[in-house]
Order: sequence, then C-alpha cells, then structure tokens
Amino acid sequence: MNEGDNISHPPVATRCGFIAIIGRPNAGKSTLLNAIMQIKLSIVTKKPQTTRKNVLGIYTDSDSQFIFLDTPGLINARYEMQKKMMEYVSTSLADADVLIVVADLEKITDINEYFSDDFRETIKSFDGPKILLLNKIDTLRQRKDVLPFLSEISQTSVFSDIIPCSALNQDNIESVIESVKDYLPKGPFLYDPEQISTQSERFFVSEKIREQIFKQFQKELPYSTEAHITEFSERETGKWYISADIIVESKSQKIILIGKDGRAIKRLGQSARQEIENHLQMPVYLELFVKVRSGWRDSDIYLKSYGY
Ligand SMILES: Nc1nc2c(ncn2[C@@H]2O[C@H](COP(=O)(O)OP(=O)(O)OP(=O)(O)O)[C@@H](O)[C@H]2O)c(=O)[nH]1
Ligand SMILES: [Mg+2]
Repeated sequence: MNEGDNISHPPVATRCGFIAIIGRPNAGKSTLLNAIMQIKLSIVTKKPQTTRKNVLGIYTDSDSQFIFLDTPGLINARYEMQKKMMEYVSTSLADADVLIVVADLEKITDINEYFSDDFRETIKSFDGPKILLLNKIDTLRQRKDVLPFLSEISQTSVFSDIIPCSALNQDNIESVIESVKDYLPKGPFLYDPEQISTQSERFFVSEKIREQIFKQFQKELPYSTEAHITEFSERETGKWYISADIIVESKSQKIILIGKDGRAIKRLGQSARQEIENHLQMPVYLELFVKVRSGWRDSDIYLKSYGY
C-alpha cells in the first residue's frame, strides 16, 4: 500500500447554474455567448431579431459549470411567432439563477428611452443577481455623449455588477465570467464537462441556413422566412445528406429567393453548406426547397411544426 492511499480528500465544491442573457435586438447577446464559448454556437448578423429561439451554451471550467441561455431580443410582439420568441425570454428568466442584461453602447443616447418601461419590468421581474454589460465599448471612441449615461447608470442599484466589454473583440469577457461565477449556486455539474449544448444538430443546421438568409437578403424577406430541416441522414459513409424547406410567406418572396436562373438560391446553398460543414466538421450534401406557406408566422400549426 502506498503512503497516502488512506487520506480522503474533501470533495471539491463545485458550482453550477443557469444564466439568461437578455437585451434589446442587436445588442450583441449572441456574439457574447459565442465569445464566452469560444465557438460560433449562436448565429449573428447585422440585422435585429436574428435570434428567434433560445440557444443553450454550456461552459465548464475546473470547478464551475455555466449554462447560458441566449434569447431573442425584447420586442413588442406583433406576430404569433414573435409572441413565442418573447415566451422563450420569459421561460429563460424563470429558469435562470443569474441574469445578464446586454446594453448596446453604440445605440444608447438616453437612459429612460433605452430602458423603456417594458424592459425595466422584465429586468425587475427577475428575482436574483443581475449583471449589466455595457457592450460595444470599441465604438466609444466615436461617441463622447455616452459619458452622462455611464455616470447615471452607475448610480442605479438594480445591478449587482456593471461591466463594460466588447463581445466582438472579446474584450473583458473574462470579467464577465468571473462576475457570473461569484453568483452561481453551489452544486454538482448537470452536464458532462465536454458537452457544449443540449440542442440538436438539426437545430444548429437550420440556424446556419437562416443566418445566410439574413445575410444575403434584404428588407422584410429574412423576417418572413424560416428554415425547416426535413432530412438529416448519412446516405453514403461519411457524407451527410441534409434536405431543408425554406418557408416564405408569398409567391413573390419565393421568386426573390430563387433568383434569376436560380442564382440566388444557389449562392445561398453554397454558403450555408460551407457553414454547416464547418460546424459539423464533415462533408455535407445540402438540398434546399422553397415553399410558400402564407401566414405561417401567425399559424399555431405551422409554428409548432417549425419547432416554436
Ligand atoms: N462594434 C461592435 N459590434 C458588436 C459587438 N457585439 C456585437 N456586435 C455586432 O452587433 C450586431 C448584432 O450582434 P448579435 O450578437 O447578433 O446581437 P443580438 O443581441 O444577439 O441580436 P438579436 O438576436 O437580433 O436580438 C452584429 O453585427 C455584431 O457583430 C461589439 O462588442 N462591438
Ligand atoms: Mg441573437
């Protein structure tokens, strides 16, 4: 018997908890999740309302497990789809131990205007530690008028911590992680430390397609469009076949999506396939079909079948 075999070590005190990331559309919530995870998990575009469903990211260090929930930006819902988006925000708040509110320093001019009554109510409804991230500090060089806002916000007692950061440049993200860690409840890990999400590859693949639609098409079209995976199978060894329906609201949108001689849909398919291959780390054959489903954003049946 070796010396020391009988010495019992006290169990390492681990921490584990859920953190909801909320804020206005385009504030940088998904960019923040990706910066923390060090992997592109959640889709990001320049357009607001990119995120429609919660995206769950699990970040585990030596003694703590952080389960982040990226959520859709807070809006006044018009369509049934947007109501579902806001329900995702509510459920993530109900599940969370810690709240991160992401504010966009590039957009803020007036504290009362930025934190509208609805936004304040949502923040207030959360009963736990709240951390305010002042995101996009990299844009501040162009804006001195934000200084009064910073001093005003630092006087509020709503937030346990206020942290300036740049999710895009991955600046000060360690402070965000440290701050959250202080508030995580003590407890065992809920997931394997190697696991980074609980969501299916089908979900991430449909998100990659939607991301390219947001990037390649303008105006209302991305907002009226959904990507729905209909087949995800290994037809030949090592090569995956993915078939997806692209749902639009009208015939005219279908024409735009397909483009002259099918050029637009071809370009969309090529870039989506690249993103999917990067994500899955394997070769993929991607087939896209455009379908008109008028009123899908207000139809419970369609929304349900698209995973809302
Ligand atoms: N300059 C700058 N841009 C940023 C920063 N963080 C995010 N962005 C940009 O802001 C835009 C929106 O970022 P997202 O991460 O998609 O924002 P979001 O809050 O998830 O938006 P929704 O999903 O629409 O609610 C993108 O163009 C990002 O590149 C930052 O720190 N600095
Ligand atoms: Mg987002």
